[in-house]
Amino acid sequence: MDEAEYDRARLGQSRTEGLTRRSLMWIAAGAATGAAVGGAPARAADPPILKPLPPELFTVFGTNAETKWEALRGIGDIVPVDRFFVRNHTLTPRIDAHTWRLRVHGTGLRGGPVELTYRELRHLPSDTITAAIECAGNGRGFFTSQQGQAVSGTAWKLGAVGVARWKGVRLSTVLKRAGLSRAAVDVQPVGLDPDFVSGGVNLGPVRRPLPIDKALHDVLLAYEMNGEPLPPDHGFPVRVVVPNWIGIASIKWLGQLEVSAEPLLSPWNTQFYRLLGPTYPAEGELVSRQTVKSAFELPWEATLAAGRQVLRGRSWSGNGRIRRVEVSTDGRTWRPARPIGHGAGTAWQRWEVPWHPAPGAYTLRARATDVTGVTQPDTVPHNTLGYLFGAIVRHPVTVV
Ligand SMILES: Nc1nc2c(c(=O)[nH]1)N[C@H]1C(S)=C(S)[C@@H](COP(=O)(O)O)O[C@H]1N2
Ligand SMILES: [Mo]
Repeated sequence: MDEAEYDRARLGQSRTEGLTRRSLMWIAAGAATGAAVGGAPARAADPPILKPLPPELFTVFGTNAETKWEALRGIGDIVPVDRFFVRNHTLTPRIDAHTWRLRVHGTGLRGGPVELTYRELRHLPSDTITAAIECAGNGRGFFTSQQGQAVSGTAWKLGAVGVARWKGVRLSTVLKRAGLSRAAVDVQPVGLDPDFVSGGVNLGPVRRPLPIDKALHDVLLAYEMNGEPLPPDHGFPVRVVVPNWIGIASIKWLGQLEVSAEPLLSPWNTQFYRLLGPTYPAEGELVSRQTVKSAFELPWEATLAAGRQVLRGRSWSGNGRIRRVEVSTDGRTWRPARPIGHGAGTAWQRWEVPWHPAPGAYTLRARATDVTGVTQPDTVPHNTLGYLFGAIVRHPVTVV
């Protein structure tokens, strides 16, 4: 079954039968699941993000920080932790790995709840993958600046994405050891960060169900990032990594896995992370897979020297590998970019193109086509929460 079909079934079949989809959303919105276990209480003075956020590497938006694209210039596929973007609904909790437990429970298990310690998890067979994590709202600011449309949420440019090496245990391994039943349909990872309060309503801990097929396919419970224990801001001691899907699926500071024989709802699959707007159905369209994007490894409004230049950038897609990238420096003609490397795992394809500009103002464009044949369009349909901005971004530069 595809995701959209499953989403309709999930909204239709959930236990609250007889209610309209809209009232269902409100119910999900109000249904806080109570306090999480194992996390240390936040101290009033705690900053939302613990690692340094120097202005040459990050643009900070409240509890979130986006990577500046010039900080990726000349580095390989892997984004070092010192410049990896952070998206926190509240703040980075400080969790003690010695007292931490992962609780696996629910009607989708054959038996009762199971608990795992950090040591036990680290002793299970491990796997290492290279994968991107990208916020569903990456590029949101361009709905307004390029398309003149109002959207709510953080006005990211293209820096709410990063690629890392993740080491951990496959979610399928943990589920099977916990006694997965054949009746299981959804797995919901739950975070240990403070409850998320939106519009005065406590929505409970950050959590979002994953359909069982995806959960068993390629999802990792990661305890290392780029060869080191996970940093606090990226989910220490354990986070979920869901390749190709929007960032919210990759729950940080994992405390529980609810395995369910009934479809699960949370505000993060009913209220948020749905495409809502004039061209979408009233209940919106669930967002799971990422779209195609490209970015130049340049400052926004960069100043470049006239003469011999090499423009570099990266393209990536939730559908798989990038087949082709084209660059335009004049808004009319396109030329192919030369790939650099092979695009690691489910990461991105780096590329470059030579350029010999005379002084003046230019708009750079890059457009990618992925293995499924999807090419970045000039515009994308509006959605009010500003997700999946996959259109070609017009990057202004000045040559002097
Ligand atoms: N527990 C928890 N998990 C979370 C979040 C959060 O606020 N709390 N934010 C999600 C979102 S929206 C994104 S885009 C990614 C960001 O991962 P990063 O901060 O490691 O880059 O984490 C996801 N996992
Ligand atoms: Mo996100």
